[in-house]
Amino acid sequence: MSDTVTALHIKCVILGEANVGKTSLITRYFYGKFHQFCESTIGCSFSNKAIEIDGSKYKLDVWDTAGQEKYRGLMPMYYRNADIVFLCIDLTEKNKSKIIENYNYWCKQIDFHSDNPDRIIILVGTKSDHRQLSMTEEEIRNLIQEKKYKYFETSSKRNLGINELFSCATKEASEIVKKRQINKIEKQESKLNINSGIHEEISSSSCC
Ligand SMILES: Nc1nc2c(ncn2[C@@H]2O[C@H](COP(=O)(O)OP(=O)(O)OP(=O)(O)O)[C@@H](O)[C@H]2O)c(=O)[nH]1
Ligand SMILES: [Mg+2]
Repeated sequence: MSDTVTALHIKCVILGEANVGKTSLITRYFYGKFHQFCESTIGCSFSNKAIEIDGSKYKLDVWDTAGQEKYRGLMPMYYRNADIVFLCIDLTEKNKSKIIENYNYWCKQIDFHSDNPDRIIILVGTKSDHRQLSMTEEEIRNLIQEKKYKYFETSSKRNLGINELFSCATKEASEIVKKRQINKIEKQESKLNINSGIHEEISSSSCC
C-alpha cells in the first residue's frame, strides 16, 4: 500500500492578524524561500507534505488562513478539528495592547469553536529579525502561562526557529494522532465483536 493511504494525517492551521507573516512561515518551511513582498491570502490556502517522526510516516496538512477581517467568519471551519494551531503575533508590532487584544480575541475564538480537546496551540512570535515589540519574551510567556501554550519565536526572513517550531509541534501531535487511531481501531473491533455476538445469538436462537 502507498504511504498516502497508510500515513496518518496531522492537521495544522495557522491563525493571526493580516500581515503577521503566516504565509511566509509556510513558504520558508515548505519551499525554503522568503519573499519581501507577498500577496495577502484570500480565504485559505492548503499545502501538505510527507514527514517522518520516530520512524513512522505522517502527512502534514497545513492550512494557511487569511488574516483580513472580512474572512473571519470562514476561519472556524478550518481550525475546528485542527491537531495543531499556530497563533501568530508580529514582533515588529510596537503596540503591546494591540498584541494582547489580538491574543485574547484568538484564544476566545479557538476555545469556542475548536472541538478537538487534544489540540496543541503554540503562540508564534514572527519576524524576530526585526523585533520592535515593547514586550519582553518573559512578559509574553507570562501572558500564555494560564493557557499553558508553548511559545516560539521565528524569522522566515532569516530562517530562524521554523524547523524547531514544526518539529516540536508535529512530534507532539503525532503521539495524539496515533492514540486516536488506536482508539478508533479498538472501538471498531469491539463493535465487530458485539455484532458477531448478536449474530451468533440470532443464529443459535433461530435454530428449531
Ligand atoms: N522582516 C521580516 N519580515 C517578514 C517576515 N515574515 C514575513 N515578513 C513580511 O511581512 C509581510 C507579510 O507577510 P505574509 O506572510 O504575507 O503575512 P500573512 O500573515 O500571510 O498575511 P495575510 O495573508 O494578509 O493574512 C511581507 O512583506 C513579508 O515579507 C520575517 O520573518 N521577517
Ligand atoms: Mg497570507
